Amino acid sequence: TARTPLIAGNWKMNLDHLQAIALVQKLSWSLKDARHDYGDTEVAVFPPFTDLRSVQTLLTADKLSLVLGAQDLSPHESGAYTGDISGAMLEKLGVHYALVGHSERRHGHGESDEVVGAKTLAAHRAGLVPMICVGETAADLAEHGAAAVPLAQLAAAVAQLPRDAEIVVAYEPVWAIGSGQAATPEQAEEVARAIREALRDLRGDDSAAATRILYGGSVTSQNIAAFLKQPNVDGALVGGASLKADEFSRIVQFR
Ligand code: G2H
Repeated sequence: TARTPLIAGNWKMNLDHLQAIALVQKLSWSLKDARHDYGDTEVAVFPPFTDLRSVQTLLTADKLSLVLGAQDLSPHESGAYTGDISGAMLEKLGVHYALVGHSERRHGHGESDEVVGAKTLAAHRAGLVPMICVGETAADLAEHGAAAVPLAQLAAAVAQLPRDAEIVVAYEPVWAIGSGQAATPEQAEEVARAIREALRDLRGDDSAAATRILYGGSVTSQNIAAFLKQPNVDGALVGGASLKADEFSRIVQFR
């Protein structure tokens, strides 16, 4: 099975809803431009919650082929969880993906593997596709090598998930996030291959073959092509470089 390449833009806590509209409009102009060809690549954006409605309205009105993602969701279905956003609310807005386990949630908000597992299951139950982020810190890398921590995080995240539930895995070495120092394509491939092997054991051959594995961490238009050439890297999760329409559209047209 050929896996459709996926380029995902994680805006993090940037852009108010008016700036979000401006960015998506610019992005759609450059992607609609006849000279540009990004083939069958799937392009997704992950705006802050407060921007989702504006972006969704724009995508529907303009029939843009951007897919919507959310940066987080509650592990709970509904109820007395002040400040939280449920998977069902997101699904109703046309959101397709939900990030779970981003290192900025794990480290900045103390999200444990158990919480990430509960959020993964909540996303699936709400009809969203969980995009499970895994990655080692510089200290993990020195102590255990690159793959051990990401594989343990992955196993915990999918522990309760039905085997046939679609997921996306994003490998983001923490030392490469926002640092300007991306992993090498070979480093990304090594861990991506280990992730695919682990998926075989955890979820079976079909799921392992179909699951897209993304690389994330200081991806730019300069390094994207080399990552996508790796046999087990099926796309990228892009942070800082997704906030500029020109740069993000160059990344999308990595071919
Ligand atoms: C990693 C990535 C996007 P950046 O967090 O999720 O961010 O591309 O800025 O390193």
